[in-house]
Amino acid sequence: MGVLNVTPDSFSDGGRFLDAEAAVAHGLAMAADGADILDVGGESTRPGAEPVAPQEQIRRVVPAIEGLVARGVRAQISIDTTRRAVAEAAVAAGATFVNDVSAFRADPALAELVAEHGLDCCLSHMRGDPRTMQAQAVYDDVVAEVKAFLEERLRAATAAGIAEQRILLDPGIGFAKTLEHNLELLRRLDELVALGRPVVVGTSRKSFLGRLTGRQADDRLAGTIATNVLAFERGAVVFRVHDVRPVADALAVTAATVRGR
Ligand code: PMM
Repeated sequence: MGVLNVTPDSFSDGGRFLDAEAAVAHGLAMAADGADILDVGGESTRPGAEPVAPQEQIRRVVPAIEGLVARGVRAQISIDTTRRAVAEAAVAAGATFVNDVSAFRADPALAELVAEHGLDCCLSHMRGDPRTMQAQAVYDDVVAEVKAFLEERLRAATAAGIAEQRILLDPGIGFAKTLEHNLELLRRLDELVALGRPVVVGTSRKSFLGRLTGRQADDRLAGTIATNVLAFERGAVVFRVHDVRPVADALAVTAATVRGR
């Protein structure tokens, strides 16, 4: 899954793809590099980020999605939003996947949209919202608590009419988590894989990698690769990254080694 943030303030690529043409070109390049899904977002979810009104998110993401579709992109298009109105506009433009980091808590009507259209969706663990989440990074057993949360959101999503086979789950690396929480979730990822749904991980360029290596956001590829290789080995199937080509290469080698050719 390639990250296509059409925002002025995302932590690592904010502002670079605000222009629709640039976003389309970057999306096509990520698809050519091996991305099967392009995750288009108009609202940053980095810690401390302010919410973006749905109309503004729509203004940012729809031209990019329309441009990708017009250019015949082969990858599935995901809309990274917590709001039904944004997803509705994105779906009308060609998106078929909803990546909701609030797991349908911010706007329960979004679950109904996913059910009505038979869309795929990803539900992430988070506490609070991007403004408040880091104050809530307190757990007795982070893996057990994230697992229980994802089980509950999976039940809520199927109760809203979404077919279980359309649902992916994500531990929400960096969302209301300390460095140690992120590492423990990766170390024990197999416990989340045991829920029986495909697991998505998003470690790409995140600050815990900076804490471990001392590197700035655009210089965290090595840490991004290390964590994604590890997540693959523990059973993750979708890897949300900014740097598609090197991660795809690393995972191709990992897959051949783990599974044989
Ligand atoms: N992380 C971010 C945004 N959306 N979606 C999922 N499913 N998982 C994540 O870990 C995730 C996400 C924040 O990172 P960005 O600023 O690179 O988009």
